[in-house]
Amino acid sequence: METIFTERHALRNSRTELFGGQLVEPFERPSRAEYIIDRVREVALGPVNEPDDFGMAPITAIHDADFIAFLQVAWPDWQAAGFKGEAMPTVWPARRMSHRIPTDVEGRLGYYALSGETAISEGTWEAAYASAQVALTGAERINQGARAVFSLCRPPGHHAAIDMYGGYCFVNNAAVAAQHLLDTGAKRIAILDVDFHHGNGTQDIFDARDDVLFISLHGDPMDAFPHFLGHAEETGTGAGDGYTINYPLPPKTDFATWRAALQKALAQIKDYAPDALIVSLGVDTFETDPISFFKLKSDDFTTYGADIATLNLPTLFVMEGGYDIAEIGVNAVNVLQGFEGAS
Ligand code: SP5
Ligand code: ZN
Repeated sequence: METIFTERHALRNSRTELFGGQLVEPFERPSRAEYIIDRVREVALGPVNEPDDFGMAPITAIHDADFIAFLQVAWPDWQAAGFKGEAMPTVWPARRMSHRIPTDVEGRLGYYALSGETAISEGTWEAAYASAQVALTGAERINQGARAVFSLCRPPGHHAAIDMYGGYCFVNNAAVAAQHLLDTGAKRIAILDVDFHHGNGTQDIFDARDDVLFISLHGDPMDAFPHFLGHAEETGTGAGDGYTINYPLPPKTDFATWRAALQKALAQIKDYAPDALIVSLGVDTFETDPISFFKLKSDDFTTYGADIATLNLPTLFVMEGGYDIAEIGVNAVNVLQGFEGAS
């Protein structure tokens, strides 16, 4: 399996995350991608290639132009305001408040942020742009007939909504890739989100559409980030009714329970008969992930990679979360090797 990767991910290197009332070193840090690419090379998964540049159009095909323009100027505007730390929101358009977009950078941060832990820092936009190009290049390889491709995206994307960033995500890489496939001939795309967290951004983007089936297995939002989306009763709206499927799972969910939900999801994807599958691949389902509460073991990632391969679909793996950094390379690549072993 080919891997698409660029060192430009390292431009996303914020120093601070708001966690437990403290500013800590971010869980989502550059070494994550380094451990993964090292493992890809160690097991000789396949060639590693740089992304091509598809420009801005595929990004603004998914995200609002004003939101993308904000991401591009947020850091310089924050610096110009004279603040000492990294850019974080402190105020939001909460219930019954105005949704007019403020002029001041603190107001704009709150308007476009869906969560407060994710700091915007120098290079964040450049890395997010490059990460989307990694996903797009993978999608293009699928167009050219590849059975499977690994887009080693960083920063991740599945929390980024039409006009919101947060949860370490800025541009929704999986959604940008899905739209590219649809715009170049595909009729239907399925997105299977196996990250521990609900893919609220992807759900938001495709909520009212029937050309993308979105299925997510995740920690129940009653107990886990992003808390305000990902319930079982969310099934899509309008033409999209029935094309969003959520499997919220409780604390301490083990592989047997998780896999039973996966099997249901795989049957639903098979019924949908998509032209291609995109897997939002987060490995924060691992038993020792520091911010999550599922109990998957390293071998389980191999097993479910093989399960996904039984669909026999062209498959684009897009890297999302995973924060037990010492094991992230083994766990992510186990999914890919499990898939290849069963293909
Ligand atoms: C892409 C991705 O995986 N993003 C996740 C963002 C999660 N950010 C909020 C983390 C809050 C964690 N609270 C954990 C409490 C642990 N006991
Ligand atoms: Zn996650």
